[in-house]
Amino acid sequence: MAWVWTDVFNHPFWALSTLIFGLVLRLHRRGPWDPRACRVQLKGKTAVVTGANTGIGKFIALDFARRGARVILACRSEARGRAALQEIQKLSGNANVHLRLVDTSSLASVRAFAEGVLREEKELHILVNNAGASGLPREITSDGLEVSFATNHVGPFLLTNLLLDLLKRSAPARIVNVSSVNHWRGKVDFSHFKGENLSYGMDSVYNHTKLHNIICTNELARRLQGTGVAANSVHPGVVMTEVMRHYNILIRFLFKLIGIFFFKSSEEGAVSSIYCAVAEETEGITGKYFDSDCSLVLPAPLARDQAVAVKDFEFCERLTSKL
Ligand SMILES: NC(=O)c1ccc[n+]([C@@H]2O[C@H](COP(=O)([O-])OP(=O)(O)OC[C@H]3O[C@@H](n4cnc5c(N)ncnc54)[C@H](OP(=O)(O)O)[C@@H]3O)[C@@H](O)[C@H]2O)c1
Ligand SMILES: *C1O[C@H](CO)[C@@H](O)[C@H](O)[C@H]1NC(C)=O
Ligand SMILES: *[C@@H]1O[C@H](CO)[C@@H](O)[C@H](O)[C@H]1NC(C)=O
Ligand SMILES: *[C@@H]1O[C@H](CO)[C@@H](O)[C@H](O)[C@H]1NC(C)=O
Repeated sequence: MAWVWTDVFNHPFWALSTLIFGLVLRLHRRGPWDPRACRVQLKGKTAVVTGANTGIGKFIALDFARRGARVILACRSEARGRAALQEIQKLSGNANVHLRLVDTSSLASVRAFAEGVLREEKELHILVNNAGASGLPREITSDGLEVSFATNHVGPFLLTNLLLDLLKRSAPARIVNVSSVNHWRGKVDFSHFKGENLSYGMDSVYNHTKLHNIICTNELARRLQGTGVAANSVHPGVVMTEVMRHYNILIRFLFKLIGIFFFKSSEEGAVSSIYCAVAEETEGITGKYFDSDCSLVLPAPLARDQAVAVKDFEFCERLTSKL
């Protein structure tokens, strides 16, 4: 008897069961940690969240605002940033939320942003490097960097380093870097930073940048031992944000369709970052990588290689000091 697995779906019973199974999965994919049940308050604390105008970053910033923090939304678009600012102030009832502009792909913009923060903030307790982009077309920035590397890694690297003394003075402080499970497929090749030897298919450039995030976070954590500043990376999950905006309409449609059942909402995608930034359970943890369900997991072997990390961190330091 010829039988194909797709026959299953021709039967109404199985079609219905599959649908119900999908919905049950949807309801069960919440992580074990619930930010709403976490009582930690952030009154008197200051937090910076990059890319806070939409997606995961907006819900991270909203959570901090609800806990009473002074929150700085670090966004590149004045209009999009202002809309998020108003929404976050309204939903949280916290007026101490502010907008500052930064384009993480430009080192000059990162420096100007950091100067503003250093001038106006006496303390900084939480820095979330969330801004990032996937699927950007090839471009070399005015700093001579490949644009995805500049946006996702070099800009945030410089930003973190410029704010480091302030974070140390404000200790205990926490740095959270939003990376991705995609880092497993990334490679380390320093010629990539200037756009050499890169191929643009299948997210490969994005994958490399997310690997550098974890490597440098871990090296930074080693350098910060004993300072009271923790630095960790997280995977937010596969989240239905605007992250696919640079892809074609068919891919975006498929992402949305599959996402209805299997992917996280932006609010759910923010959970692992919030866990890492505020939870009592993560106090004192540094140089680690958290999965989207808030569990501590090992990143790819390359991300744990200390010799690679030292080289990578020093390379990025030289790069950002020269540009
Ligand atoms: N969604 C997922 O499935 C997923 C999975 C793994 C990791 N992540 C990571 O999660 C983080 C947040 O992504 P998302 O999914 O929330 O995506 P999103 O909805 O596209 O939001 C990205 C945010 O980053 C900002 N941004 C992009 N380029 C920037 C630049 N050059 N300067 C300043 N801000 C910039 C965007 O600002 P504009 O709105 O002004 O462009 C936006 O606020 C990223 O680091 C991403 O790599 C996402
Ligand atoms: C995270 O922090 C490290 C260390 O400063 C940095 O290299 C990396 O680019 C940061 N940003 C992101 C988005 O991971
Ligand atoms: C990278 O590109 C440069 C020139 O752009 C070339 O000389 C070099 O051999 C390439 N390296 C690799 C590993 O392909
Ligand atoms: C990038 O990572 C994603 C997710 O792991 C994977 O599907 C894709 O094939 C990777 N791209 C390359 C070129 O390795």
